[in-house]
Amino acid sequence: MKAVIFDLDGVITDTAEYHFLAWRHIVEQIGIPFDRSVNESLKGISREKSLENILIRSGAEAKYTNAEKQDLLHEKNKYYQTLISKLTPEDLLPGIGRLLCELKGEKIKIGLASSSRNAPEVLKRLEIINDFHAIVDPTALANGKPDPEIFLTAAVLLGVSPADCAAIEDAEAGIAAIKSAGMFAVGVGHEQSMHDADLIVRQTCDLSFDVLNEEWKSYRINIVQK
Ligand code: B16
Ligand code: MG
Repeated sequence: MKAVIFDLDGVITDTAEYHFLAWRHIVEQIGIPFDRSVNESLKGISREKSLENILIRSGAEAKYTNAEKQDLLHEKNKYYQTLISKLTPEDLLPGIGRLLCELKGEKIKIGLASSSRNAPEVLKRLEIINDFHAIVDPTALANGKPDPEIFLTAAVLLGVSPADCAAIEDAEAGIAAIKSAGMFAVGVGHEQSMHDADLIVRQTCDLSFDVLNEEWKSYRINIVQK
């Protein structure tokens, strides 16, 4: 294991909740019901694709012009940015600060593969941006998660082969992207949405270098034996 690549929302900090609040704020104003189960399906999905999915689900896709959709996207992001402006290092999810320290101590490269264009701002507010050797720019990608492009790009930026990378995600689309990239997939959360992951932990505080490294070793042995 030469590198660990992190998703941001739901792995490093609970901005998944802020995305939920921002979408609910915008979507309920236009009379579309929005709950956590809909939000779950949007995790890891780009802003534009998320709006498209919300409108399609409610049969409202044809009701909005492109300009109106752009306004909704702008409003959602404005609301989201107000929420993240309050983030502090206290908002790191439990165990993540410790894990970053352990990885640095082990000289493991650290990358970020987040679909969020707000990711650098979030990392700055959490005061961990300098821990990252590479941060993928999602605007430079042709395909979003579940496509592997974002994880493969992170590996290129880190100068590490995908086979030597572990990546951590909280969303089904993200786990699918990691597996298609040929990496060791670590899922944080409920097992039903994580079934393709190579290692599942319930919470971020269950993550540590030792846990990742032990599971990594058995995963590699299994691959070699196959
Ligand atoms: P933004 P991740 C994703 O981040 C979120 O899970 C998803 O809900 C959001 O729509 C997407 O980023 C885009 O974010 O609107 O800030 O550009 O989970 O890939 O870190
Ligand atoms: Mg996420």
